[in-house]
Amino acid sequence: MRKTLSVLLTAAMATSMLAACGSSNTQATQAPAETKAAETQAAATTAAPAETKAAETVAAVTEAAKEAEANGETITVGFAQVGHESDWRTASTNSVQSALSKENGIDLQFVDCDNDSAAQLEAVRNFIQQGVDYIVIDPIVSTGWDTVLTEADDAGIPVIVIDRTIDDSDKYVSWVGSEFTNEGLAAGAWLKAYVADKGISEVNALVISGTTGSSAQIGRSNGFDKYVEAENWNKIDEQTGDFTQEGGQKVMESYLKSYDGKFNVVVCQNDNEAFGAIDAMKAAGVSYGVDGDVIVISFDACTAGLQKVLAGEINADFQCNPLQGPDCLNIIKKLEAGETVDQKTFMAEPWYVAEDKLKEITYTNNSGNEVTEPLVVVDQAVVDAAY
Ligand code: GZL
Repeated sequence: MRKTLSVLLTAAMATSMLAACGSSNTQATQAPAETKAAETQAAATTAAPAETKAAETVAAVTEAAKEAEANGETITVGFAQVGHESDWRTASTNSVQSALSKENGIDLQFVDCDNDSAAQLEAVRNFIQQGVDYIVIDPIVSTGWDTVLTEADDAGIPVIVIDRTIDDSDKYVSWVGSEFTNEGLAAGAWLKAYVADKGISEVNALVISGTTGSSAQIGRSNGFDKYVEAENWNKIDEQTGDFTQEGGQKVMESYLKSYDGKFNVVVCQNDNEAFGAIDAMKAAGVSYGVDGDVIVISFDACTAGLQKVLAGEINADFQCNPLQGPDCLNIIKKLEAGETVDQKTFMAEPWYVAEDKLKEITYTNNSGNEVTEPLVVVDQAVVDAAY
């Protein structure tokens, strides 16, 4: 809707420029729409007396713009969401839809890209053709973005990236998300302290990774692998469960056929994969969790995941915060007000554990700093407060 306004303002600007052609105050260069709007505004105050047609047009459109503003004209935002693969994703979608709402002056065009990268690029191109005011992307994978982001840039549409990262283009105004490598490092640091405390001398780990090529999968794998190497752990296998419960169960069933009795740790790169892996181990009679033979590590810390930590079925759950909706709204409002926005914003994310033996972990984070971070023991209040 706002685009229509700026087109109107631009048309008025063109009219007034033609009518005043030759006048000393005519702008020789074409400026972007926003400046045209400002010039139109200026032209309306400094133009020749109201009797000229152009001045009347400009004045009328500026009046319409003012009225629209006063009426709280909506801002159109296109949101290309990864899909609907996990509890985390549901919370992410709800957060953005609640913040980018009509009540907040936003007309949200939402597309669930069903974990299909081609569909996601098409959704972004459709937003560009629609002439939305802003585009929000949670990128399924971190590469293949520069061409379409260049198209958005050429169309003058600001792009905001949330959650996962885009690693082959910087043509976006802001990113809000998680430091995924730190999530993997924290999981490794916790496992190192946990097995030492339990007197476990050998780590034979299986990994059920997230969607291959997503920054969440890349970061969690890279972070955990640093400990595999440093501690000389035996990482038996790593296969993708695509961040789904079905995927976690299928991979675990395959692992149980190939490695039954040979592993004592399973790392699931999100809670839904952990739910599937737990179902598979239960069906196979393999014990897991606090009182079991297999240590279960998970990521996301959604409500259902923390319920399993409380029940002792998951030993540790490293939160990934999905609630980027308010940040999106804040960025858009700042841009609308002509303010600058931070290029990068990291979400705060606690680490949850089932037992209160270990109080904190210390590790060298992805920025090269040694950090000591608390471990939160899960009780019912923690579960009730989860996203
Ligand atoms: C991570 C996010 C991941 C979650 C999964 O930020 O993109 O995708 O960890 C979700 O649950 O499917």
